[in-house]
Formats: sequence, C-alpha cells, structure tokens
Amino acid sequence: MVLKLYVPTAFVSGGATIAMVLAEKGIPYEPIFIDLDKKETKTPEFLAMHPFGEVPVIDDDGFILYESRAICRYLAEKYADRGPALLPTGLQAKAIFEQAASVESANFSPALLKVVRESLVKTRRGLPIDQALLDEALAGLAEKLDVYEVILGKQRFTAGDEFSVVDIFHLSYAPRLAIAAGIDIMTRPERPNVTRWWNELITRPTWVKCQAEGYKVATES
Ligand SMILES: N[C@@H](CCC(=O)N[C@@H](CS)C(=O)NCC(=O)O)C(=O)O
Repeated sequence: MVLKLYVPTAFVSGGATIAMVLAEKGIPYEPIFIDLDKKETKTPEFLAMHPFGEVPVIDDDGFILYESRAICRYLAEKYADRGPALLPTGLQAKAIFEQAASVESANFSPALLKVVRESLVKTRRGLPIDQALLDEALAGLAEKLDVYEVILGKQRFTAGDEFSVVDIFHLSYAPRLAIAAGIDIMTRPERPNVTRWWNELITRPTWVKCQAEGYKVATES
C-alpha cells in the first residue's frame, strides 16, 4: 500500500521536509490534505493517529507515525539502500549527527518559529505585524546563525561533511521566509558559510522539484 502523508495544504512546515526525504529516496506517496482552519486535526479519527492533533502524520501500511523529524528519520532508515544515505554510520558520526539534530530542534527551530509567527503567520491571518517584536525575533535568530557560521566554517553540512536529514530539517519554514516575507536572513554577506550551506540546500535538485510541485505524488525511480 502506498505511503499516506497527512499534510496541511500549504507546502510549508514539517510536511515539506518529509516530502524532501521521499524525493531524495524516490519513494511514491499519497498526500492527504488536512484543513487546519476547519479543525480537521481535532476530530476523534485524527486524534487517534496524532494525540496532539497536528500534521504531519504518516500511515505506512498501518504503521502510524507523527512528528516530522521522527518521520524523516524513520524513512531515511527504512530506505537506507536507496538514494543518498541521509543518516550516518559509526559511533562518532552518529553522535555528531545527534548533536546537530538537537541543535536544530533546541536552537534553530525555536528562534526561527518566533520570526515565522511574527511574519508569515500574522500575514496569513490578516493581523498587523509588530515590527519591534519581529526585529527582536530576527535578532534572536541572527544570534543562532552566528554560531552556525562558526560550525559551517569547519564542515560542509550541519552534521559533518555529508548531507543528512538534519540539513533537511532546516527546510521546514526558512525557505518560505525569503519567498513570502522577503526575509533573506539565511543568505547574508556577513555569514558566508551559512550562505554557502543554505544555497547548496535550496538549489538541491530534489528541493527545487519539491518547491515547484509541492506535495506531488513521487514516481518510483
Ligand atoms: N513538531 C511538530 C510540529 C507540528 C505542527 O506544529 N503542526 C501544525 C501545522 S504546521 C499543526 O498541525 N497545528 C494544528 C492546528 O493548527 O490545529 C512536527 O514537526 O511535526
């Protein structure tokens, strides 16, 4: 049975990162669109899959999994023999990978989400943007990116010199900031290493295809 991927209609959020992993691995899937405005994540049927009532969720032949990072890792491991590895092997490489994964979820993502809430989310809801709050959120994200600049000055990707799912985790909202809100904080001249890394991610052929097609059913490769 083809993998079912429950996602919001917009190609943004953790669902986009799962679509990217599936594209890297060439795995077909069926996107099932959930209307958040109609509270479709809060129905008893949906809550039986995801007790917090959120998307994304996958149904892999009856195996239900939620949380985008867990899903990306599951798929990368399940299809380890297809496409690029996306997960490291070896004790120390795995430890560095876990370190980078924690940095993304504990440092990058919370700082990014503050910017997203004060820009993309408010715009979508037709609410006025509080410039002081947005500037504060941007300063917080810039602080994290200054540290990324040091890390990426020593290695090509966030978890070492190999591309991995941790790099993909960073693609949930940040590309939309530049496209929809004109906030190009990921490619600033004062952070050449972050810029180099980011440009490599967003020009990766799978991501370019995902951006062009959104949640399109991938074809077997
Ligand atoms: N940490 C979760 C975050 C999931 C999340 O925040 N999902 C939002 C959509 S982007 C949601 O479903 N919200 C439910 C709602 O707004 O009712 C993940 O990465 O999967």
